[in-house]
Amino acid sequence: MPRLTLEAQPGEFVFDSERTALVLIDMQRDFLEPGGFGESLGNDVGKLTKVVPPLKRLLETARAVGLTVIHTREGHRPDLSDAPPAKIERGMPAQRIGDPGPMGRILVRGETGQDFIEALYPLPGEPVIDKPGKGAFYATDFGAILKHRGIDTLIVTGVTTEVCVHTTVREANDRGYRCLVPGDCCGSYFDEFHEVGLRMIAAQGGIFGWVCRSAPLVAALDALRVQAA
Ligand code: C5J
Repeated sequence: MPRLTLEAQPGEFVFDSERTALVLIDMQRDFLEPGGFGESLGNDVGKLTKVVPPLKRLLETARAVGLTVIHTREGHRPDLSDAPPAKIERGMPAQRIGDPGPMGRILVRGETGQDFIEALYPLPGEPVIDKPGKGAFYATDFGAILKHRGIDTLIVTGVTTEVCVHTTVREANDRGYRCLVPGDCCGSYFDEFHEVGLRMIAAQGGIFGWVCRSAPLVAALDALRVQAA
């Protein structure tokens, strides 16, 4: 069994790569590029771009060692029938969900802005989870896909740390999954929320999971590839 051991917070993280999925949360143009949902809420989307290089490295390594890779994408049906009014009305955005923007209708499935950024685009065969909420489990078949693949451990990455990454880690933790969060592969529009969000995961002996940097994780996965060669 390809077991790996990694130094993490709050302590050693041991996992079986055949039962582990790398999950990329919402690496979409709507959150990372100007003119999308993130910017419509008043955020500086440039704050998320530093996530891309380390996450790309981790993604390429995960693919090279045959890890299950799953991508999530927040968005709504074109008729917005799955978008609660309470979500659409929230805040005072310049453009609301469903409004036309430079990348198409804001956070609507099938629009350019709702799609993934080019650098981290899914490969054919990698499951894409279209989710209407913040968590990857809510109103999706994410749980069924994990179960059918025998996955018990998730490496959770993406944006934003304290919203969709955190919600997914909490949902996964309650369902019995062991979650590892490489902090530099997650990003937030708010530095403080990012830092505290990561600390919250690992606090109290790992109340929601484990936190690490991506470099040792990439090295551990890479060692597996070298061993197998
Ligand atoms: C937000 C997300 N922040 N992907 N979504 O609304 O974190």
